[in-house]
Amino acid sequence: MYTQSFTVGDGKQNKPVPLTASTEDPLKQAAFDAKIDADGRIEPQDWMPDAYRKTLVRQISQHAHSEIVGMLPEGNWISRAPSLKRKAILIAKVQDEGGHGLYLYSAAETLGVSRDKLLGDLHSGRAKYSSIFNYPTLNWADVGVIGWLVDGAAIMNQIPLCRCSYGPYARAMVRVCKEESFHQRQGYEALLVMMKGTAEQRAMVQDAVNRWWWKCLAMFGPPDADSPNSVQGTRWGIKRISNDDLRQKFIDATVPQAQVLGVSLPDPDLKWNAQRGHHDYGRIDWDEFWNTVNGNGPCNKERLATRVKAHDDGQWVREAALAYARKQQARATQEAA
Ligand code: BYC
Repeated sequence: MYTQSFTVGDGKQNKPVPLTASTEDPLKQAAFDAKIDADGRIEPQDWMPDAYRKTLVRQISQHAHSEIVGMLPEGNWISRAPSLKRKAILIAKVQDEGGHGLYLYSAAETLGVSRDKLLGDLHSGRAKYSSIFNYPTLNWADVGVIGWLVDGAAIMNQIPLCRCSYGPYARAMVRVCKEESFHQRQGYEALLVMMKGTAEQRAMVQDAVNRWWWKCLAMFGPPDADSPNSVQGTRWGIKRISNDDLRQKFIDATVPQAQVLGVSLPDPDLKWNAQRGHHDYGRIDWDEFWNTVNGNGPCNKERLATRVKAHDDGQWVREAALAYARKQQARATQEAA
């Protein structure tokens, strides 16, 4: 449904941008710059400028937080899934999101930051996570729409990250994208089944699409002109395709899928523009987006409280795992002596 090819767009966003000057070590900086220019991979043991490290910690940790907070809206439906088959699929999907969080926290740890610090930032509200997870899942169709549109948008954003300049992040993304493709397809298939059902089921799907569509478009981040991190992120080979170009690719891929499904997308301005070779679309409500990103969306407080409670409730599990690991280590040392 989504291309797995790693094309990097039309080069518009690859226009030369001066590198951020570093006073840290000119020789090491030059070697780093040369590697980036040659489209090479930076590995944890390589020297890197502080600003590059900081940017990666910011992005990878926000991404990890999004995965584990993203477990919550769908997790709410595990006990209410309409059949054993749907329940099994949903449990597997939510578990996958937890796994993605773990790969990503591990990738962030290779940059010298501890998981405790990152989780502390999430739980105190200092760290961001994706805006999309601050909206409620009101009915079963929302679960299908999250798979189809939210995971669909996530794949569109994450495929270029498989080619990002930081090795551990890029490698984690390859596996994440494969799993996200399954998530997207299961959501679409669940919706196809509902659309073949009763008029009420079709209305539920349309209602869910109406509520999620604009929020999914905002997931790609602010317009390029208002995106403070884009220029440097692109220069460093972290960002391969701009926010607006990814948003456009997502819209162009989704319109025919909506037609097959038999739903309409809630945008009167959405129409094919033959001259541009893309769909035109209406205005995204960026005030609502920033309000949500800044902690005031409909579910921000609830999501954070649930996450903190889950962490606190899991304290005994972490303690038990550590005690077990220590015991195993002591036994191995004793046997080796
Ligand atoms: N929500 O200069 P910009 C998933 C922030 S997981 C909240 O364009 P950048 C899934 C941005 O952080 C989906 N904040 O930034 C999981 C920045 O603030 P700071 C998560 C957002 O980094 C489970 C400011 O706005 N995916 O889908 O160049 C189940 C200015 O933005 C958002 C990732 O994290 C947003 N939507 O580009 C199902 C992918 N957008 O940090 C599904 C990795 C922007 O300067 N991340 N902001 O204070 C990225 O690709 C990039 O970080 C972004 C933003 C495209 C998100």
